[in-house]
Amino acid sequence: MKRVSPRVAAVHDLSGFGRVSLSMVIPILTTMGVQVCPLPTAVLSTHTGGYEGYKFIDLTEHLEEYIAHWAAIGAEFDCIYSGYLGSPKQIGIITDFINAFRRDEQLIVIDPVMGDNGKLYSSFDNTMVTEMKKFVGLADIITPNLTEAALLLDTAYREQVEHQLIKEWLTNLAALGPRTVVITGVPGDTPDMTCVFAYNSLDQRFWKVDCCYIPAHFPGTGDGFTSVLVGSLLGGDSLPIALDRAVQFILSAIRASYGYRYPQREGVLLERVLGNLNLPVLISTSQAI
Ligand code: PXL
Repeated sequence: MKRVSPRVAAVHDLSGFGRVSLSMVIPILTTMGVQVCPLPTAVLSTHTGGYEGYKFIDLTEHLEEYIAHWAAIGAEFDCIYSGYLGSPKQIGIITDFINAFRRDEQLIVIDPVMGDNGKLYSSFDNTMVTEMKKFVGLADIITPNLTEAALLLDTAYREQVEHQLIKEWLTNLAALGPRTVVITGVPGDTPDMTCVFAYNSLDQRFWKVDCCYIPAHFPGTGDGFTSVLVGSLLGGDSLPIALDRAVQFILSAIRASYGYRYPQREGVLLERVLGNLNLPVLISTSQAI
């Protein structure tokens, strides 16, 4: 029997303060008509990007039993979407989860959450990078930011990257296994622009979405971006339309937040912009390049 709503297993942490991970994924996908089943990898008092002394409850030791119960009840998913993992050991556990719950016409999305602005997040070391390189091979789609793309390719992070080189990075990342690679946060042709690049190895097409750059850094926007991409693809949109929706939504969230004076580490004002998610895409700004 076909399910009424697409169902996603969301493998992310739950951070209690600062809008990242499950606090972004659940509202966004739910608003887009997708059922979210969280598989929490860790519970934190805050995210790790800008708060000190956070409480970190690592759920590694509990994941296998949690997953075994899902297997026992016959849970099935149209998509497995993995984001922040609490430890390198979790990569092995989630690899087994993906292999056990794989089925036809399913979307496996891995956001290799490891760092930003050229740096690894404070909770990780290099083992995470080594394990992540193998893990991304299981995915249909990966969505690294520029920092994570450089880490996965063992290449130096730089703030300015020629767009021709980004195309090489995309194909080199696809060689690790995923059919589609999306790189976010690529500086645009001028300082006031930023862009997202994508490559689909099945038809060997490259895509680029330009977007104006707002000089702000809100954690969790990567989680928001990939959540919209997942929701859009599960709703039947093409890759360029899904990219467009994700870029436009995150831009609207940053714009809605930027004018207020509050600490950016609290993330974007998601609750004020969720209603924008179901607007039609009137003119797509994705370009084939
Ligand atoms: O959005 C990325 C993210 C997710 N989860 C945790 C984080 C971060 C980024 O800082 O710290 C716990």
